[in-house]
Amino acid sequence: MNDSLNLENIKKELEEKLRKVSSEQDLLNIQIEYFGKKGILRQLFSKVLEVPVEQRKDLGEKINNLKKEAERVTSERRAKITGVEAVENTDLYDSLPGRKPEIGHIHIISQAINEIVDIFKPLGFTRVRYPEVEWEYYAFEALNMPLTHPARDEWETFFINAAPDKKYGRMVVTPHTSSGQVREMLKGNLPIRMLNISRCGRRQIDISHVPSFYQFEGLVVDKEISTTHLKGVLDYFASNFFGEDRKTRLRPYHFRFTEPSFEVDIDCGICHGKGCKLCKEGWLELGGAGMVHPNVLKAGGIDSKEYTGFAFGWGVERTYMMKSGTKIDDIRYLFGNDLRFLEQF
Ligand code: FA5
Repeated sequence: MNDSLNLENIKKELEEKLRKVSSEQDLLNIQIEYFGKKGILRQLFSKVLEVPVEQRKDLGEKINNLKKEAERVTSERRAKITGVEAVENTDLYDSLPGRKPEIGHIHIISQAINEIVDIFKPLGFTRVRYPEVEWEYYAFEALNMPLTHPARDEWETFFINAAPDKKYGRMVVTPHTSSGQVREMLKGNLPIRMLNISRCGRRQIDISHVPSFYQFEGLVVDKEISTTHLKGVLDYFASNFFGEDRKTRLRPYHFRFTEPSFEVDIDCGICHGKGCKLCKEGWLELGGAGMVHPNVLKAGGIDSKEYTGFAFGWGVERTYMMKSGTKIDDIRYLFGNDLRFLEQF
């Protein structure tokens, strides 16, 4: 093999090709042809083993020199085409390990939903889902709030621009998961242990309100259910989700669909009950609860003399924000899609 002649030819051919190159893509093709894994220069190195032992050192050196020279002329050409100065030690062989693709993770709200489901499961609650676009009937009338009742204003509802139904009224973006209560009762399977988790919509936005958020709603209907069961389930959830050291309290309240009604508060996880810009006075409202109103049982086709029940409906985001250690003091961060924030969880 007349290697010196061959090597000289290879270099001349490369220079000739480089002269004709006019785009970065052409240059890339040449780089692959000469420097790629199966490229001309790699193949030359494998030829070293084919010559007699005493010639190998000499041939190896010549090929190495050719490789250096080829890299130099290629880098020069690249600098001319791209206008970017040739960089020494350019990794023409692509020998550096590649960058790892970034892998995402489950959004914190989905993580919270999974955790909530896992806590309620051992108590016999089954997760269900009801429509995110709902009839006014299930969102209000069936829950003891007739058409003209002022309590409806509290839900600051989004109405859908569609023809109303004679029986069910207008279509709305589900304003609360309580709309699933009567739907669940109408399935006719008693006793009930429902966990309805769904996206809800309201015309609100500030530090603790967003227009689209999640609620989780528990509903239990059985014989001889009392407030003691309600308190027991809420305490069980609070100690499992927030930890034994956190405090909850029930405040008397008024909802049209429960009697008696309560609001459930937890001591603020940011200021630990001292008062801060999020909670104002040390307690943060997680949601409502109460004993199911007989009129609601009636709308669900259940005899309120035989059966009683309790229900509770809390915001997933607010509940998550109150978890020890999260230190999220504005609900809007959860929906900002800022990776610097999301990657912390
Ligand atoms: C209700 O929605 C009742 N359906 C709760 C209920 C269920 C009471 C069953 C009795 C029995 P309220 O409007 O207070 O109640 O909302 C409950 C919780 O949802 C709030 O405490 C809060 O945690 C969350 N929430 C309400 N609106 C928003 C909002 N705009 N952004 C984020 N979270 C919200």
